[in-house]
Amino acid sequence: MGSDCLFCRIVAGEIPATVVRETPTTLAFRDIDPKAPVHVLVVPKEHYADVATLGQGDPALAGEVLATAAAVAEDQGLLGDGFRLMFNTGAYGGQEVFHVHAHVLGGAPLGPMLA
Ligand code: D5M
Repeated sequence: MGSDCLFCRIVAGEIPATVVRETPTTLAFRDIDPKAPVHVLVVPKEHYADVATLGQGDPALAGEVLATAAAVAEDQGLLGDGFRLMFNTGAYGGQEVFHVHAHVLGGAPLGPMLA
């Protein structure tokens, strides 16, 4: 995908981001517009548009995204009180950036998901 994709450009180091964890296949960085005290995005370095495409195209890589999200939650001290992990998907799901990303949200009570 490359230059047309914002998160590919972050992965390539062309756009700055506050990286909190990196693995050979994934990158985790702070959301630019945080909706909770902790708000980190976890992406696969390889471009997939959304979680459905990733889950069907490369389930092992999808698992690596989940493992990185869990490690971020642990690093950020979220395992005790809990956290939210979500993938907005497509137009009805409210997805704005079409490079799959898991939102790791926590650090305060988040309330009902669909409120
Ligand atoms: O969420 C897309 C998320 O991406 C949204 O929470 C803002 C975040 N965002 C947008 N640009 C940046 C940069 N440059 N750095 C970090 N975070 C960013 P979605 O699930 O697609 O609605």
